[in-house]
Amino acid sequence: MNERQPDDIPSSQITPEHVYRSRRQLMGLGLASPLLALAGCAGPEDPPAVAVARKPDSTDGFLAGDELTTLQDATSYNNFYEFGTDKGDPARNAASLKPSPWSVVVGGEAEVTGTFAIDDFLKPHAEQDRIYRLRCVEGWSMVIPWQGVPLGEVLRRFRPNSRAKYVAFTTLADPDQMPGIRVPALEWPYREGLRLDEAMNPLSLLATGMYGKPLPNQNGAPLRLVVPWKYGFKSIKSIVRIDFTEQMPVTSWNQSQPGEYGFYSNVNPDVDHPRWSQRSERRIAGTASKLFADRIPTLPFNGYAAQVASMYQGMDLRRWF
Ligand SMILES: Nc1nc2c(c(=O)[nH]1)N[C@H]1C(S)=C(S)[C@@H](COP(=O)(O)O)O[C@H]1N2
Ligand SMILES: [Mo]
Repeated sequence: MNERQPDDIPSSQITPEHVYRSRRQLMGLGLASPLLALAGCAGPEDPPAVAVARKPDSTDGFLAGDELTTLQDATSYNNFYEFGTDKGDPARNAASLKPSPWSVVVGGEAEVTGTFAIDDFLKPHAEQDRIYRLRCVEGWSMVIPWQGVPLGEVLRRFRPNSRAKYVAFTTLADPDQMPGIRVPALEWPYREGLRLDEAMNPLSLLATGMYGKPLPNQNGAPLRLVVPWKYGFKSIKSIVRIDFTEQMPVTSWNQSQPGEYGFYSNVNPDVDHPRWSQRSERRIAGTASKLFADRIPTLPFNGYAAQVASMYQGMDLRRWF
């Protein structure tokens, strides 16, 4: 898959320095790829973003009108650092993940806490279909048909108490199932978090499947978050723990690079990443000749402003990036 160029941003520019360095360690594990050869090369200038004709989304935002990414691309170009930091590593290495049996620990500021087998955790809720855009902070995006349960419906059953202001999520961190855990690309386990009202927003999805089938391991089996108005790293994969907290929880990318990745991480074309613009993006389009389609403008809240902007009224989104 690396014969096709990932993007015109050199990987040395889009990868935090310590992660980039850890790729050298990954080579020792046989996990790195020829992409390394790209590092340090200057890419061509960004072409201007071109407008695209889009069918409108459903008014609730549940069904994006955009053309779907192919299943092949959505399962072979991934970020899941527990399996290695190269985009092809998750597809190559995630077969060792055992998504069954699986349980989820619920803790913190709620009346109902404990360890729940995944079926009991999800039981009363019917799966719904969603077509969401997901935009990676690195400047590429996908459009994926997910199946899952609204996160808020699941969380409500645990009856968060009046101190619960945030929800913290934790990924499995098992070196026997996840070879990338042996490399300190991030501080493991991978952690993410949402404010409680964000978690309760009808768009927030606990995904169990995509393209009508159970989630592939590389996409976060058996249970992941999909928060389509935020940069992709908020959509944490292979969740084993959920805690209701009073304080804003520690999140992996914010902990790793606080100047680059904030807690909120709402998609925002007006706030540049310190090392690149966020004004435009390239869809993974799955054409035979090139992985990425032409540059298109990035929309505020990834096109979900009608459903989510009111949650941030009065907040300075440059400060709370
Ligand atoms: N546990 C875990 N979750 C993760 C990641 C990760 O490295 N580990 N990467 C994130 C990033 S940066 C993105 S862009 C999306 C990618 O999801 P996809 O591979 O299904 O497209 O997963 C997110 N969830
Ligand atoms: Mo990402």
